[in-house]
Amino acid sequence: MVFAKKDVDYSLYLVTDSTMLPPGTTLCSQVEAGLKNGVTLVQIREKDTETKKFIEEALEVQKVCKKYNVPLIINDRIDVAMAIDADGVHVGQDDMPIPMVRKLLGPSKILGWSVGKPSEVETLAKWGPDMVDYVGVGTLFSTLTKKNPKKSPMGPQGAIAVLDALEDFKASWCRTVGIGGLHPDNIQRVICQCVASNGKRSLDGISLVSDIMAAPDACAATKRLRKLLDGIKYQFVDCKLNETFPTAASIQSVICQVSSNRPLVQHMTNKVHQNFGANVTLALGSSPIMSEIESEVSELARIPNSSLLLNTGSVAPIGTLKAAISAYNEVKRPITFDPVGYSATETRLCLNNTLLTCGQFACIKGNCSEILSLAKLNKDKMKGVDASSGKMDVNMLVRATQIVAFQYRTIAVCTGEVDCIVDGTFGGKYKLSSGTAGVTAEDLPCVIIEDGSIPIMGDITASGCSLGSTIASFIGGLDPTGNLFDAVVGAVLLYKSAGKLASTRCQGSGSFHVQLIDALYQLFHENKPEKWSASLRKF
Ligand code: 3NM
Ligand code: MG
Repeated sequence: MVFAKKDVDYSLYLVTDSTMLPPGTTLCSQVEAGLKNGVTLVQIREKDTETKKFIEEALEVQKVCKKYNVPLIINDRIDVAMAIDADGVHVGQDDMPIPMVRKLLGPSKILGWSVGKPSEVETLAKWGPDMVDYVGVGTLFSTLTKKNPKKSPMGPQGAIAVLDALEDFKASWCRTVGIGGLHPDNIQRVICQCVASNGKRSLDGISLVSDIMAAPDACAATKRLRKLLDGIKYQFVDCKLNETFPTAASIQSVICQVSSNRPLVQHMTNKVHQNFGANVTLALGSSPIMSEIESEVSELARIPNSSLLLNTGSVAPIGTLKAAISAYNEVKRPITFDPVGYSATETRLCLNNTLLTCGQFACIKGNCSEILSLAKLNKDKMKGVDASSGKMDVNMLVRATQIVAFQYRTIAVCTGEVDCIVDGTFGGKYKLSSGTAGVTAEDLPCVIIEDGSIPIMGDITASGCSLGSTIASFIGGLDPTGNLFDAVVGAVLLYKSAGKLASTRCQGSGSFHVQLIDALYQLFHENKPEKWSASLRKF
């Protein structure tokens, strides 16, 4: 059988490993279960099988692949691939150099290469379209399948860098599959988030081993994967994701929902913020719980109208923070992520970046320095956790907020003298291969609040962190029909209005602290957003 290379379907690419077969199954029976239920490409990757046995197994698998009209790729063993006339070969960075493999295989076979960084894409682009047909982009997440991992997990942001390099170096012919630690709980997020910055491509498929090979019911496992790949919407929170321009009436409706639903707002936050954040949450008719206990995160996430504020100044162990992200994502309850002091130290940079690869956030909220750093527009390292002083260029802040919203498919909030809010959720829509059909970060609508600075905000501690509490309360309090963007914008608008009101009533930073809570309480309970001092405008 000859495959037209351009017609190969990379969407669900199964890689074998016979060391993980459950009892009662064989390499061939697992592959066939996959093929019956939507696997579109198969790779035999058997690291410890001797040549004779390898060939016997490969021939058996080849028969089933032919039955389902699916191409068969051989990992590393070019000799075996040629001997059995397989449809292609996959090699890694430390295997036989690509030009030599191509020479041996001839032009018509499929040739795949494992890549992890943009410089490898540059090499591939220089070789031109007759060399590499597709790349395995990884390792995305940590996996026990790869016995001697040479790469650390890159997360979706690493895959985006590879997709961007393919666009930058104009390697339009080259297809892509993500690999490493892919399972039903992260596949939609990966397809949704892994889009080139120019919006012109997303991954063409996913490649995986254990989710099918180690499955006691490989038919059911494959069906589940197929359904996620063929889906069109990633509903990561159980409220409405479509962006509309918030109005006083829509914000008033959010507050009504929060008042009647009384969200439980779990805070994992820094010590300085704990007490103030709890009081801010109470002022907004919500229940704070300042828990950092790993064994209860699942239970808390399952309470109706739960909401998680994850402020990375928390001293909880990273395992607890990861468990909380998974628990809230699993039940589609919202997480507000506050990357405190994002790039202030190597430790914080590493912690924040690790957590950002672990889940999907409803909102990412940071000060100007944090958002600029997250968008990679900040050349300076942050000094401490506070926003840099000095006047910021609004165009630059909007640009940075758009980039963060786009890259993390989230609602990004940048706070400061001007607050910028951008909805990058795309309504949860996702699609293999075609990305966002050319829609880029710059095209995302931005709402700004520019009612001047409140300098005294900087004279009390945890004022920024408590905007996080406010956002988490508002999005946690939504009904299933409530709108996520309205809730985030409403929270920022309320917080700014309360800050201004408090600053006119206080006598210094001590009474400002108290007045801020009073003002939040008062404005929330009055619920007349049309009268608030801060106002919105489309940028
Ligand atoms: N290659 P699982 S990760 C075969 O990063 C392989 O290039 C990787 O297995 C790479 O789906 C990997 O069980 C193992 O996590 C993927
Ligand atoms: Mg190899």
